[in-house]
Amino acid sequence: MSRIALPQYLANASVAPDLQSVILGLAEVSADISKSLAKGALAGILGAAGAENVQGEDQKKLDVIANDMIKEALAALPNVRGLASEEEPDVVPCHTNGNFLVTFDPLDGSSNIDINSMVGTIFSVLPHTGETAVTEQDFLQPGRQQAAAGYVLYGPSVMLVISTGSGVAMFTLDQDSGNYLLTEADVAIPSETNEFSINASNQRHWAAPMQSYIADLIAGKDGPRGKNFNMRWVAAMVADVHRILCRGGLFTYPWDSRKPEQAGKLRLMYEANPMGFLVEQAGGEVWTPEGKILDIQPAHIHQRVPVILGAATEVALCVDYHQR
Ligand code: AFP
Repeated sequence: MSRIALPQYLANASVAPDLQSVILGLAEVSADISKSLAKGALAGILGAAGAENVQGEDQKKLDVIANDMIKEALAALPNVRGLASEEEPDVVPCHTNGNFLVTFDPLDGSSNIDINSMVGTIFSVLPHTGETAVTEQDFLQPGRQQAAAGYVLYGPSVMLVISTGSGVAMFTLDQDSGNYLLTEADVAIPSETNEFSINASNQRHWAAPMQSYIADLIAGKDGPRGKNFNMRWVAAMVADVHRILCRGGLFTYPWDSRKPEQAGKLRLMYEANPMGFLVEQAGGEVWTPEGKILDIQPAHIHQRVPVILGAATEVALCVDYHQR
């Protein structure tokens, strides 16, 4: 069966050539990252890097390797005006004539690296039009303005999932040819679900509305929902969101009382916005307890948010527990 390769898909979808080149650059470097990941312990690249990132989290060697590879690949693309990474303290200016800003989480779910479990790269492409040197301010655009967003899931197969604003498409890396081939077009999240995803070990730290919502799911057919729910947690947002795009469900990483001053764990510009763009494009919803994530005006590039995303009906219900 002949399948459509990524460049052909982008051309067929009339994606602007400058945006195509950014997406193709990200796809190419992700295939290289997948090769490093596949070597694992044989290449001596597992384990801690011995440093902390700007978020105060311990970096893994592969966090640093993937970050450097993506930075180098993007810096070589004339259409990239600047980049911001979860692993970099400041924004990095690139080409003065570039039309796009790229934010990325080079290796999401990095606690999975050392157990040979799923990780991913998440990216968001924002437009840039100004004349002056790029600053953090240029990146502070609501997620709704993204020109494209996507992720690469390094799993049993390597998959690229993207949206340029007209639906979501999934591609699988053909290891023989090195090409991403279209394997799922027009991804749609079912509006109802019986599956949810949350780190339940934090239960005692959640706010009361989240406690009640999850308790009602766990009560199953004997509780107010009158049906049984199943729970899944991969500890890599990429993998949890991928499952939701494939078969539905609700994912949440809520605020918790251990760090009351911190809005949530997940990063708005590297995780919530790009994933939110994909989920909305696939017919789902993406909220904080107060409003839609894609409408948030970011205050700084490393901002965190509580996240509730997935099947539209279920997200609405979870938000309702908070707004009652
Ligand atoms: P990293 O970006 O540091 O790898 O963290 C991954 C993550 O932000 C997200 O992908 C997971 O959903 C979440 O953390 C897992 O958090 P827990 O360790 O609390 O389960």
